[in-house]
Amino acid sequence: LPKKSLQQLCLAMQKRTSSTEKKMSVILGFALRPREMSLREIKYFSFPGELLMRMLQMLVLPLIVSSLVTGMSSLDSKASGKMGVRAVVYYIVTTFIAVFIGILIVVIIKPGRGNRDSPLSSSGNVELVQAADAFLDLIRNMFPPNLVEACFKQYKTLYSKRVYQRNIMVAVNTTKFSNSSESAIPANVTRLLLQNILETVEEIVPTAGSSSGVNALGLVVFSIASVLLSFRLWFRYAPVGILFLIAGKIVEMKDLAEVGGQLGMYTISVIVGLLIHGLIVLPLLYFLFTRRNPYMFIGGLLQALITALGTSSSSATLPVTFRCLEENNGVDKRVTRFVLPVGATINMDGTALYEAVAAIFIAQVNDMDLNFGQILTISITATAASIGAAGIPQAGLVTMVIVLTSVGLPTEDITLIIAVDWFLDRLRTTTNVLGDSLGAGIVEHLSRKELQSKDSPLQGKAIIS
Ligand code: DAS
Repeated sequence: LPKKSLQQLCLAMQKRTSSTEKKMSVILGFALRPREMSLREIKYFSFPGELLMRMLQMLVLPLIVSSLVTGMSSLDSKASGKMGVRAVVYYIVTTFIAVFIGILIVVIIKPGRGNRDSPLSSSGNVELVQAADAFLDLIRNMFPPNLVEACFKQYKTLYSKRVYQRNIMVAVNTTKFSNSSESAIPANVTRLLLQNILETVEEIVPTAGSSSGVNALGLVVFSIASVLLSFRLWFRYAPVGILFLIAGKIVEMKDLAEVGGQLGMYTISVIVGLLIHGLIVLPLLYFLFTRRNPYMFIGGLLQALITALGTSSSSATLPVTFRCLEENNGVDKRVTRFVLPVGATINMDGTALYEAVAAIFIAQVNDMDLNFGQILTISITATAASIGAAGIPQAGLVTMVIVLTSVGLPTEDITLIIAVDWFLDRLRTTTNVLGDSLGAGIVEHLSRKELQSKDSPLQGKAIIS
């Protein structure tokens, strides 16, 4: 990376970033192509992005719980029932449409039928050196992705052999057992007694290997401080985190340019399918139901879409999706609170399309002609697999096994597409978030009667302050 542009970039970061600079910094991150960085530098390069991921993941749990509770309590059961049905019907219909588009594209383009001389390299990705040193570990552990698990682990670590032993042994060794007459037990016997207590307690309390050597109590304090910090900090920190998330991955991209032949055609097939679904079909649906300009609505989602592109996780993007829908597009909080947490988990149009394309691509590579029944099976299992996929990075790659198994395709052929999955995952996650967001807009429009029925106590309060 030329030093000059890095300095300019950092300068832009340091200044109080206005919204244009935020967008500019993300686009810069996309355009910058750090080349001659060592594996060690690459690891440091992606660290700031990792922090953003952990901040967002840490906020997801409290956010989903609070949004579902407040969402459910803000509507009467009839209204929430109708809203739920509308949301689920929208999810299923749009997912099937996405699968249909994917199948059409892959059958027309036939990426798997290409010339065989371009070996499908499953290497590609630079195996990043993940040996983060203790300092990075310490900061990383300040933002535990799952708060509940982290609290439990801290508790267990409190009693971890190393911490406990050191604290107690320090106590034993520094305690001055006087040999004076009033202490009936001589010092060495007391010491022996304490040693036995220590060993007994260690048997009772299962010990967790204490993390990077930092005192567990300090970690608990750190974690609480970082929750408060994250609520205030993450939105300002987001452009920096996304920039490094994307730029950190761009370093691996150099092999993408060399990916040719069948894998290249496969990648193009998925991208064409996602673009048709995300920029034509979904906006058309939104317009048909609401008679409003869908691209204006999508304009308000930019931050969420870029976050999805950077994090490749619908769940981690949730806090930003809430904020964009409520603050930029003015969608009723009672709707977002209700449909977004569910949508982020079960409504994955991008994933469904991707899994259908991948399955048929693998069939083509294996010279296997699929009949109508098998293609129908793929469309159903791809829909089901997308519902089952979690909103985390590369979840779609995992649930794809269901689709391949359903039509007898070799599951080990998933390795053929791994080299480009980290890239396509970002695009399909962005499509997933777009589908969830347009769905919230449509459900809100269809539920306007119920929503006007009474002012709920939640009216006007943004969920992410
Ligand atoms: N990364 C998943 C998501 O967060 C999608 C996928 O893996 O297919 O939506």
